[in-house]
Amino acid sequence: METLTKTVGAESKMTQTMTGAEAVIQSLLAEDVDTVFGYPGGAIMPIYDALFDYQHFINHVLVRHEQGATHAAQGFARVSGKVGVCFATSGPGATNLITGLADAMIDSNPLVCITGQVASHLLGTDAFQETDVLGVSMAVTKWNCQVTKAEDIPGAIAKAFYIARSGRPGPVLIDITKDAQFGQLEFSYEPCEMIRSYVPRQKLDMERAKEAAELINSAKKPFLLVGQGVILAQAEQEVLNLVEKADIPFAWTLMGLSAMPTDHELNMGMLGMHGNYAPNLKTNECDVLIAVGMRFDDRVTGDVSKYAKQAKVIHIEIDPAEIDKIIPADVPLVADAKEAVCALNELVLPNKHTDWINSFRETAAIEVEKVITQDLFPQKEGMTMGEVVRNVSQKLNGDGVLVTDVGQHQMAASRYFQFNKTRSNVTSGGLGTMGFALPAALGAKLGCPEREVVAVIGDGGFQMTLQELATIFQTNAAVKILILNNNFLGMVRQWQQLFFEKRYSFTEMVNPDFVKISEAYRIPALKVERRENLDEGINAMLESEGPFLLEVIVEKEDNVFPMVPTGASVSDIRLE
Ligand SMILES: Cc1ncc(C[n+]2csc(CCOP(=O)(O)OP(=O)(O)O)c2C)c(N)n1
Repeated sequence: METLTKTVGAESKMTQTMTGAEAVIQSLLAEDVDTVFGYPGGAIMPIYDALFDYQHFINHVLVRHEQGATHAAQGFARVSGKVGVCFATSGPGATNLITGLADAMIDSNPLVCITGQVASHLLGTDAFQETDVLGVSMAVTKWNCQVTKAEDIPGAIAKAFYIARSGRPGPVLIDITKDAQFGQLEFSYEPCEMIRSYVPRQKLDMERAKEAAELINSAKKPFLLVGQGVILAQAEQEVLNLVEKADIPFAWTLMGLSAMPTDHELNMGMLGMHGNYAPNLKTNECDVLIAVGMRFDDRVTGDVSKYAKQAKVIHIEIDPAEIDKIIPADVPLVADAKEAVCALNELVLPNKHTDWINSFRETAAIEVEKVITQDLFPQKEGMTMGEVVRNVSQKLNGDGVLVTDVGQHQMAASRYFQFNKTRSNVTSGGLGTMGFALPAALGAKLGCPEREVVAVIGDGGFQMTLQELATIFQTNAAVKILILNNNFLGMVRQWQQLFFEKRYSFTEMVNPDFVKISEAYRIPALKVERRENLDEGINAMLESEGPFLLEVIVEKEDNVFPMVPTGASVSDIRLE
């Protein structure tokens, strides 16, 4: 993208007369936006018309469904740390954004969505393509507003960016009526720096920080949990300094994956329902639990009445609403993770917890024997998801960006992909949205074109948003698509097998020819059915300069273990 010499913008107080539609584009430029994911329609046509003149400055990506725009913007935001931006028209365009907004809301992804709306004199008349998008999106946005006057556009957009990226990030939506887009204004842009009554970041309470440090200093069995908040606060190095100084084993949540190197000697693996054996069990043995930037999701805690009851809990979290919501905190630190962990680093004393750390390793060895060896070095004929993912990961030397959809493949990929760079894991954690990965991978690739982006997707989830293959082809984004095909809605089938007496009610899939589908979208593709061809297939995928789809047929009825059954305690984690 070329850099625009702005005639107007954040630095300049000069004004210029323009339409509301052009003011939208100028405001985005003032916020340094260079990529927009969107889909046009009647009520947003003036904005698209204004965009026509700025296409050398803003790369507009024409997705094939508005849901794809939101997931692509999420992928873009997650890898780049920038705000993702979407455009959609009124009515169905706007309602198609809802799943992505809900996904971004629960996973704290900063998005600014701009929707067109019918002209203000038609509001409330059931006009063509009118929907109360503010009402519909209220619960799934951090903030939303409707603009009916051109002169209110720059202020609304400035506020939107500030809210989306500050504090706990999240999605916002601005609905702009067509007459506001056509109207004239004197444009000037002031970035928003504060809003009365909105306190995105509280000052760290140093007395509490001292209490937390004392707990850590006297702990015999401390355990630290890394959530996405560590990545959002760019606190990765500070957390590493803390765990290394005080010799604290740590584990990451699904959303915290990639914050630290996988092979760090204090990294004990993944928490949660399909996480690793040791970190789940040790949660109920530690004496001080330090949770950083995570929200004790039920997939992590299992039965809360049996979760870490023996431990003192230090909860570092920027969003005060998360404190005491699920797990009561003995010492809450409502703060940005970087600020809080920096303060702790000054107060915490060097320490050693050798026996405690060794006990993790002993427990981990049980999982290696009972689960990991079978997953990575299977004796059976059919391929496992684990061996496929590990093969890809090894070829990338821990350097790639992993984008996952939802299901068994997501858990296998999260367990077996190895990371050594932060912001390398993009998944739908909180909402568990099938169909997320393909568009999210496109967005991730556009957000970090220099990195290899591999989307691991199930045969079910792929069919929810596969039309975005067209967007991938049109943008020539070199996304590598790996379909792990078990001809089942695998994760649901696993639950049916384990908890519904193997009654496979409507989970078997008769699938189309994915290779032909990919080729129809002009994306080269290969299918691998036998282990001896796996290497060759993965090499072809990774060596391809442009996008590539690799379908791998995996064992039909494999299960993902370990598993904490729903409602059970983390201590009841099953290995088979
Ligand atoms: C939009 C949506 N609908 C339904 C579900 C429920 N669900 C969770 S996992 C899953 C199966 C996914 O199957 P597939 O994509 O083939 O992946 P696999 O589990 O086989 O790896 C389903 C149906 C969901 N998460 N999202």
